[in-house]
Amino acid sequence: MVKARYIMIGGFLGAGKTTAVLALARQLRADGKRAGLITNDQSFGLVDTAMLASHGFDVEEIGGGCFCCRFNSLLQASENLSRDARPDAFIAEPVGSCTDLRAAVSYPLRRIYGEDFEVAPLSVLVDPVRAERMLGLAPGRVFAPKVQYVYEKQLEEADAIVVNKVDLLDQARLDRLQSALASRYPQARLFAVSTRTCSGLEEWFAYVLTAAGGSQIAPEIDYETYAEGEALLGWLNCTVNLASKHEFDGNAFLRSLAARLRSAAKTGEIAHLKMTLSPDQGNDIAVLNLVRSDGAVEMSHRLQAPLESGQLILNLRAEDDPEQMWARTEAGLYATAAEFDAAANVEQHEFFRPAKPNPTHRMATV
Ligand SMILES: Nc1nc2c(ncn2[C@@H]2O[C@H](COP(=O)(O)OP(=O)(O)OP(=O)(O)O)[C@@H](O)[C@H]2O)c(=O)[nH]1
Ligand SMILES: [Mg+2]
Repeated sequence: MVKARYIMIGGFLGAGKTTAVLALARQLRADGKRAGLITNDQSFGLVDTAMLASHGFDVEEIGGGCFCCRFNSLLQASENLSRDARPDAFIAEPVGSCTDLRAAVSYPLRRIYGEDFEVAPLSVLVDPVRAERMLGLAPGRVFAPKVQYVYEKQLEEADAIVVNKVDLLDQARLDRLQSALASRYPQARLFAVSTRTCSGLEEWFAYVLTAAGGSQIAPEIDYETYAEGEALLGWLNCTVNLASKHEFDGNAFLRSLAARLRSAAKTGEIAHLKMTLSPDQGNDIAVLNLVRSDGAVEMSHRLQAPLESGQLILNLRAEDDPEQMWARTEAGLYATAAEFDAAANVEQHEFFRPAKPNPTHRMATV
C-alpha cells in the first residue's frame, strides 16, 4: 500500500496558507493525483472551507480547536476524506495563531501513524510586509509582545520558511528579509514564492511532495505565554443570509462592509478579515481579504453577476476585544444592508478569545 503524503502548511494569520493549499491541490490535480484538504479553526463556519470547496475539492473542516488539541479529529477528517476517494496527499491548514505543530502534530503522526502517512516537512508561510514589521526591519504597527512570541515560535519550529507574496517586494527588500530570517532561524530552509503569480512554487512544491520530514528537536515552548498571546486575539465568525427584492452588486456589498469594519476598528490591529458571499442561485463566489489594518482590501474572487439573495460568511481575527468586534460588525452589517436595500439575517455568530491550548500529544523528538 502506498502511504498518503501528509502536508501541513502553517504560518501566521493572513500569510496566504489557504491560497497555497489551493495552488498545491490544483498542481496535484493537474498531475492526476487526488488531494484531500483539511481546514481548521477555533470555531465553525469558515471562509477557507467555503473558498476551497467552491473549487471542487473535497474539504473537511475541523472546528472547535486547533489540530494539536483536536488530534483525533484530524485523523477522523483523514478517514472521512479517504472513504470516497483515497487521496494521494492530505493538505492541512492549521489555525494561523497556532504553534508547536512539530511536537503536537508532525511527530505524533510519524510515531503513531507512520504506517499510514508519509509526513512532509513543516512549511511555515510568512507575509513579507507583516514579517518586516515583526522582525523590526520596517516601521508599522506590530502585535503585542506575547502575540509576537507565538509568531516567532512558528518560525523557530519550521523546516521550511516560505516567504510568500514576493510580488509585493522589490529585490532589495526581499534580500534583506531573507537574510534576517536566515540568521534568526538557521534551522529552516528558505523559499521565496508568490502564490498569486505562481513564482517559486515549483521548487517549494517539489520539496513538500518529496523531502523527508525534519528530525530536529521541537523548540521548547512556554504554554502560559503562548496561551496569553493567542488570547490577545479576538475571534469572530458569523454566517448571514442576505436577501433583497432587487438585484444588488455583491462585490460592492463586501467592499462597503469591509470599509465600515476597517474604519470602525480604530485600536486593535487586524490580523485577517475575510468574507465570502455565495449567491443562493448558481455556484459563484466572491472572496474578500484584508490582512492588516493599513493594508489594501483585496478581492481574490468576484461575482460575475448581481444577486438577489445569498450567504455571507465573515471571519475576523484582530488584536481587539471580541465583544466590541461583534458590536461593530453587527452595526456595519445592518448599515451595509440598508445601503444596498437588502435584509440581513444572522444565522450563526460566535465571538471569543481562543482558549488555552492543551495538546492531545506532545513529542519533542521524532
Ligand atoms: N500579493 C499577494 N497576495 C497574496 C498571495 N498569496 C495570498 N495572497 C493574499 O493574501 C490574503 C490572505 O490569503 P489567505 O490564503 O486567505 O491567508 P491564510 O494564511 O490562509 O489566512 P488565515 O486562514 O486567516 O490564517 C488574500 O487576500 C490572498 O489573496 C501572493 O502571493 N501575493
Ligand atoms: Mg486560511
